[in-house]
Amino acid sequence: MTPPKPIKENPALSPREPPRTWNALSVSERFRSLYGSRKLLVATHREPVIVQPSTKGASPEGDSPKLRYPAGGVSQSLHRLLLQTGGDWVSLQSSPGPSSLDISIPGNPASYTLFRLSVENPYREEEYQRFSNDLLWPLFHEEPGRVGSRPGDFLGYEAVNRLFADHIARITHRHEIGVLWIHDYQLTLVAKELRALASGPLPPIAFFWHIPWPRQEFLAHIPERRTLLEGLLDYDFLGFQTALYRERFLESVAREFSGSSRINVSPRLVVKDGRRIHVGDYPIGVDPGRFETLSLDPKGQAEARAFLREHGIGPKERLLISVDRMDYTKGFLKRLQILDSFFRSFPEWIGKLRLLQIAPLTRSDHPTYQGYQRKVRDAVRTTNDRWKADDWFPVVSVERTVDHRILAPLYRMASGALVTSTNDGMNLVAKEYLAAQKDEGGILFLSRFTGAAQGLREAVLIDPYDPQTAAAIIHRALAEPLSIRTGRNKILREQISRNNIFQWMGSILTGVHATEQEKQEE
Ligand code: ADQ
Repeated sequence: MTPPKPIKENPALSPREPPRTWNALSVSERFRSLYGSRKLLVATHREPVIVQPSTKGASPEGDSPKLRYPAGGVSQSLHRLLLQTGGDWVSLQSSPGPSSLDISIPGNPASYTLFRLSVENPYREEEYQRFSNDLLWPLFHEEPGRVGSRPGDFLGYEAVNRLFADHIARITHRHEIGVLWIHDYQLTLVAKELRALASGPLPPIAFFWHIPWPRQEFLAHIPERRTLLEGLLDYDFLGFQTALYRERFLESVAREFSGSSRINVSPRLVVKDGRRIHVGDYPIGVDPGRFETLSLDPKGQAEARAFLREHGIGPKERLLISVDRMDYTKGFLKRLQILDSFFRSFPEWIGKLRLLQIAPLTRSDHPTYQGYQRKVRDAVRTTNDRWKADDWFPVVSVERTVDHRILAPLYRMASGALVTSTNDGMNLVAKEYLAAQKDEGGILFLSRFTGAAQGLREAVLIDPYDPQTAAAIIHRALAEPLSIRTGRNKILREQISRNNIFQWMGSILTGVHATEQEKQEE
């Protein structure tokens, strides 16, 4: 095995870099100062817009077709970044309309082009979806019982990754790209395919892994794990949500390639065929200022009150809130068990505290999800039947997306947020909830099994597998004096303000540049 060169600490890559509060402007300025007029290219599986069937009248963007932007999430933050820096975005097309769109929004300094890919062969697309969502998603969330892919699905996965690479290669011929930034488990092989296509040097290729990296036992269920790992090592820069996931990834590499003369693992670095791949933890955040402002906006607050009225909730009722796609990793059934224990152990809360569960359906054309969603609805019904009192019942379930203008004031009105994921890369809802708590004592009840819990140590942590203890923790915390709750929130809010979404982007873009500089200096 060739020993790697000694590793010197690069200050730009160090998590100990001086604290600085990043914002949208400082990220775009940093990008310009590092990359000049070169562009940022982003690739994600899902597209950041929804094209609506054309209606009469001009769209807010001033051109047709009419676009809608999904509520929240990372794609909206990257969308806002590209409106600052300019660039290109490549993703699979999921709504009607042309194969490329120029996205600009008045008041933003730049615009970007969205390239919308279509997979011509429907079998390959099905295989790709199955490999991604019925093999990688459950196994990376340590749920082997949910695996539903078929042998051979990997062919479709490879084909779609190749489609992305082909398209990105064409863009890199036309435009000068500063960084290629590829996202998540659906696109692990893009760098490998790009390197196979390239005749000259490529811009640095960064990759961010949004979901957990599991314990080794779960990875062992994936026959193609070696190819996936090799694919990841074809990137120049790999980001994970937490140090734990980063370490597990390095352990996977070390195990799979032990004895290989081509791959060497050192702290925060893998050396493969003489190439150095930076591996770091970059916990993703939210835009706290935006959530705080939205939560305090009188118009949004009025709409939130109207929302509560519409769902039969009185303005003064005490609420716990949960907001997540109805995916099994979010622990819906565990949450209802916690509620059940709560009312059983502390019946004084019957009639006095409700759960508002905002849960848009996800992948509901899929049998696994259909089954899970049916179970959740049954459990909601059972819980409501068991604990109802006169007109009152404990769970209000709303199965749709709610605009952040309404969601942020709802966060603020709720006495607590209940995050019960059984495994979650980070969990942005936890951070959004805190951002909406300016001078308020809302309590974040945060599952230990989220990436967020690895950073937000002051949060009230719960174990969704232990409903009785979780119920007791909730009961105790709700009785705490306001000063304790606001004091805790002050610390947590400082953390999410410092480690915000712009800090995430800024440190990754800076880190990629520093890695490239190091390579050139070697
Ligand atoms: P997700 O699994 O989608 O993301 P999460 O981090 O909670 O989970 O982000 C969900 C986003 O969607 C939030 O911005 C939330 O406000 C929004 N959202 C959810 N339900 C909504 C609703 N009903 N109405 C409006 N908005 C809603 C994946 C990983 C996570 C990781 C993120 C980011 O699974 O672990 O935190 O990527 O890296």
